[in-house]
Amino acid sequence: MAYTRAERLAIDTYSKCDTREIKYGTAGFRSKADQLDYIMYRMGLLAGLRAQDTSAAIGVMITASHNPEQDNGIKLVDPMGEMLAPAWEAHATTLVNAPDDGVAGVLEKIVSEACIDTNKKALVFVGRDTRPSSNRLRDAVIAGVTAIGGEVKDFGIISTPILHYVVTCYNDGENYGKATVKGYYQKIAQAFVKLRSSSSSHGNYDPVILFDGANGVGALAMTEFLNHLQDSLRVTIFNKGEGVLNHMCGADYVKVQQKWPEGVPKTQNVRCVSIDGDGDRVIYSVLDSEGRFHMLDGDKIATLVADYLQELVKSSGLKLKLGLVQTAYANGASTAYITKQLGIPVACARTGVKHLHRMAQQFDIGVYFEANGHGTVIFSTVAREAIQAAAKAKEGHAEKLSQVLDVINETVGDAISDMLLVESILHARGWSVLDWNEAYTDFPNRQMTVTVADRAVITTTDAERECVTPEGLQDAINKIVSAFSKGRSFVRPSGTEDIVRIYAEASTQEEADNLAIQVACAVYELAGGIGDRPKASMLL
Ligand code: G16
Repeated sequence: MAYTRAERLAIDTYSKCDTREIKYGTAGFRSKADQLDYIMYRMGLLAGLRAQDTSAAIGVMITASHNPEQDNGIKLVDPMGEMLAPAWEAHATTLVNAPDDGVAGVLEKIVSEACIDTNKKALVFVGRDTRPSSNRLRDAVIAGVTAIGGEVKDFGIISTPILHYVVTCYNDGENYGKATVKGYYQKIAQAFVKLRSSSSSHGNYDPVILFDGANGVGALAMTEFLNHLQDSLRVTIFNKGEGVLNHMCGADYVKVQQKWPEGVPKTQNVRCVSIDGDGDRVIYSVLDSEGRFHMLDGDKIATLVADYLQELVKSSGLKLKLGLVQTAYANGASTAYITKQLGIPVACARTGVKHLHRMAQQFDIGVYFEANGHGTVIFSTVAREAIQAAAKAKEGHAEKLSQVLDVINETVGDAISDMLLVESILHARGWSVLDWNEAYTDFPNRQMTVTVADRAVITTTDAERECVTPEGLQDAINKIVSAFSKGRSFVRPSGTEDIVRIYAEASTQEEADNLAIQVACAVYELAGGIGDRPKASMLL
């Protein structure tokens, strides 16, 4: 097939406005929204080809998730809800970096390399977040899909996990659920209500929740969920869209700043559930009776979930291998708790749920969570069938386990499904959020960012725990860390923002802060820092 028309549009309407080499990042492409039109158009072309390649519907989500409102981005969803396959990430990078008059050539090369039958139908499901730019960028994606003769089903404003869900359901013949937005709400909410009615323990559990919607699409999703939850939870939604997206609120703000979100009343002993800009991450927090702030992040969620699932599996007499996947950001206290107290195997993946998801597939039941609250649980076919058979035979807690399975959105991290899972477990255990928090105490930690001229100068190995380049940086980090009691630190280039991220852990908060600043200064000096040199006031 000649792609003359596709190239014509690339030249005339969606001309490339960037000369920098751009790489498919942690979760697709992200940038300032006004630099993205040509990328969106080209990703529309690519999604169409991928749909022909897989003979399945492909998802395109227009969002920059946790990034500031002026950014935007694109996430591509493969047929079974997974992130785009690595070989296609490489195709995406090549296509985005081609000159306008090289677009047809790249498309032809992809078709030939992947042996694509271009007569096949190309169906692409498109969703978008609430950013003002998302509407325009949606049009660019549609222009790309249609330029190669593809067809688009536009789902409008939806959360990322809903898009993953409908793509999966459509492609698996609706075995996983109905391939509609309504089907998503119904399946997860009904499973939650059923699980709750079959669980008797209440104890210290209180169904009151302050929900921080980050001024994004997740607030809309929660509003809709409440129509299906039959008053089983008493949720009040804040940051519904009246303020700026992700600004001083939402999961990323609470996690990185370790602060209560703005816009949510500071009610003591009532938990706050914060989600991010596209509804795929969740963080819990609470102010205790003395007004002290406690955060329960992805590590705490992972341990709660893995512990509970392990208990249900054991009591059902099932021999299933359960494991947990974290990243270098996992708090050292959580890893020690999982291995020593829970006796559950832990694996460490590079940042990005795509990496955790693949690693979790080595287990029958793979629990994966990033500390930032992005994660889910996946079950192998063997595990799913064994659980269903045991549930039918009414063995131990197998029925409960099979109900838990239905609350989980396995297709990707899903903030609200994860929240409902946490609520189910707390309810079953009769725990308050402070009871849950007592499982272990996080080591004090700090995250910082440094801006450098070119973040690609930093490369890493060992699941990002060690720097390979620039020369001397890892030695400098090792030297700094050695002066701190229980110190640990690593640096890595972000795959979603033009920054370098620094993580530091030590025995006191003051030391963790100090360690982060010193490591940030080393990055600034050895990796070409620009702007202000890192200093303590940046932590506030
Ligand atoms: C995305 C990814 C996450 C990752 C996060 C930050 O989240 O899906 O897996 O942890 O970016 O990545 P980085 O540190 O490379 O910037 P989201 O919620 O922003 O789509």
